[in-house]
Amino acid sequence: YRPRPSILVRRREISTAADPGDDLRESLSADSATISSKYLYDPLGSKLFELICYTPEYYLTRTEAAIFDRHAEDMATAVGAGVTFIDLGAGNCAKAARLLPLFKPRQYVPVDISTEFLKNSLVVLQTAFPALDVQPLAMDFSSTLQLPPSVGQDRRLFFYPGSSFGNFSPIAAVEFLRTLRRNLRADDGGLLMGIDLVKDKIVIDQAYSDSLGITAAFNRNVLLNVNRLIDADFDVSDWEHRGFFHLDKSRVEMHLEAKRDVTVTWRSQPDGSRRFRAGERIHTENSYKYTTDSMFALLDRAGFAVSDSWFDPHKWFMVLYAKP
Ligand code: AVI
Repeated sequence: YRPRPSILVRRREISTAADPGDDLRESLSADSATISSKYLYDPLGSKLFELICYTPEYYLTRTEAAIFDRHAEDMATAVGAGVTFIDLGAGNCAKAARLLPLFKPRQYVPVDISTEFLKNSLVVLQTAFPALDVQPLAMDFSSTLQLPPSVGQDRRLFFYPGSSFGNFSPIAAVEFLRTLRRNLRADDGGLLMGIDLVKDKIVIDQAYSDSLGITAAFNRNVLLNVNRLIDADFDVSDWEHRGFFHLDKSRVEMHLEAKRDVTVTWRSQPDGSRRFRAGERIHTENSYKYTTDSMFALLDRAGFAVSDSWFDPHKWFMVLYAKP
């Protein structure tokens, strides 16, 4: 019997800005209005993202899963024995749970901003792997990553699947990799991560504009979240989802486009309003797509050396292993 581990909550690192309203009121008032993509993930938004992963068009999740299914043994061999498995954005820990029997870490460190997610996944994990030392960490690792001394007695391996890396801006992306690198010693395990690759524009466009309209619901739901956060009066039916691959910028952009002239008012202090003309857009998310070369160059700039990479047959997605 192993007592259930408690979740170490690094509150200071969780970016619960005292008032998310400040940032929202400002970004909505800008000439080109934006809403930070972090507001997409309220409880309903998180569920909608889970559903997106089941849509026929969103190839990312199933393509990555197929790469893991096919190459997990090679990956475990490349990484070697005796690692502490640090799962960044662990969520329900399902992706890691499939790899743990092969990687056989002594310690598993699920890191997630959501303590709720961590609590649920712990119950499942400890039942499936009773001997595993699980050290959950509630932390916003995308802004600050601080590992307590109890983490990483063995060689540290960062696990970052799902191509969430693509949601960083180019500057934040290198910064993030450098932060990971700073948390690794020369003989540590390194970084195992999933990256969505540049491909035919049509394939990417469809993945971010699925025919069931789930991505549209995910995007438009951000307005309901904003209504709650700043007491605004967005009417979701005034807004249309746009999601498309921007070739020159090598990124998918999600926007909400006003169907008609709209005035949105918020009553949280300082109260205010914003007029949108029909066709005007609010930018809600970027999802960068890399080539193998551009990704390897980025890792190089951050002090990593790519040791192995695995692909699906179309080369739509890559799982790479980089060492410090
Ligand atoms: C979480 N992230 C990897 C997703 C992506 O593909 O950039 C978020 C998403 N946005 C629209 N569909 C999915």
